[in-house]
Amino acid sequence: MIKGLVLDLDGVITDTAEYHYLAWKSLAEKIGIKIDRVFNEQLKGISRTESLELILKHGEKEKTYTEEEKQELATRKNEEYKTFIENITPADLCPGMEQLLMDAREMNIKLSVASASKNAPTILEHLQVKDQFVGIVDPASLKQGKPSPEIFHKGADLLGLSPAECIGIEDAEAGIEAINRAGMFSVGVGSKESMKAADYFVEQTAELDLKTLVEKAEAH
Ligand code: B16
Ligand code: MG
Repeated sequence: MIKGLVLDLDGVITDTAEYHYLAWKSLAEKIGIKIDRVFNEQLKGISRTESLELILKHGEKEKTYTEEEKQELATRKNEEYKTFIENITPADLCPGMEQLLMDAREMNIKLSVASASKNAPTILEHLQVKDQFVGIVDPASLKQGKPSPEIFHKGADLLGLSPAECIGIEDAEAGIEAINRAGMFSVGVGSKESMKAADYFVEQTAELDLKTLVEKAEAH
């Protein structure tokens, strides 16, 4: 029986990808690297440090900086990113999310967040939905990021449930792999092609209907 929902943040609850992009683009420019929106697709669901590594590699500068300097670059990006997320309001919830959260409350389904973002608590506060979640997995506590199943195991643990009693929702391929490896029913948001590993998928968050998800997961 499904009793919990473990949600990714960026691309599922709200769309912060554009803010990440603007902040990375501005940092990359300062060190002479050009990135565009197509490149940015690769950074979705990937941690801050891994994102920086990909950008440096893209600009053939992966050997240019010491660990300490890279730390400083990642912090600079985050400082700019934080100024963008200050402007987030409840209107920035992805389409269909308000309904999904309401349905979860009515159906007695507990919620947790499994996001790679260290800014998740602040973002959920700005969206005014933080108190609807039993917990948020602390990404700093993880040994490995997605596609390791660890973050989704922790998401189920926070709810006091087994992975089999939960549904995981993700928009990144690495995230779907993490949910599958965690032994959870996986729901993807995205194109058929990118979500082919998901147990069930929709193209847009507006199509996420909790009753349908529970029916699909329980019939699985
Ligand atoms: P931060 P998700 C991810 O969120 C973003 O998609 C990814 O672009 C970002 O680098 C990562 O969070 C870390 O974010 O710099 O705020 O710690 O999709 O896992 O919710
Ligand atoms: Mg995501």
